[in-house]
Amino acid sequence: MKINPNGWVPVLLWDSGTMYECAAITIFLCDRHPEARLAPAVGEPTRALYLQTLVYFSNSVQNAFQLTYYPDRFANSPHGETGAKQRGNRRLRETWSVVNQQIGSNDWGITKKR
Ligand SMILES: N[C@@H](CCC(=O)N[C@@H](CS)C(=O)NCC(=O)O)C(=O)O
Repeated sequence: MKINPNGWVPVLLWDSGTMYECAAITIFLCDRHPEARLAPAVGEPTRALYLQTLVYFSNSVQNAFQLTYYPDRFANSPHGETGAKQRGNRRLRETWSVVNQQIGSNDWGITKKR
């Protein structure tokens, strides 16, 4: 709770700081360790897709999961929880469908040297 007052994981602790929010942590770690080539560097053509996908997962797909895991947080009363969960399941299908279309028949294997 000291690191993330929301009470959520993940959190990151390193020698001189702490932070939360998985997309921010991912970007931070990729930027901090460029030698690992975990993400497209600033200026690389695929940088935009990397950022878009990362934020889409933490902002949209994750939000749909929240509806299904914690419907009580999205309903005004226990009566509304079933509806919130159903909406979450629909939203999960919608968001994963977007991911599925993006993947398409592209070869996403890391086969070529960047
Ligand atoms: N927006 C936050 C959400 C993190 C999140 O929802 N974490 C879940 C586990 S995957 C959690 O801690 N849930 C506990 C809760 O919501 O009470 C992020 O992207 O890091």
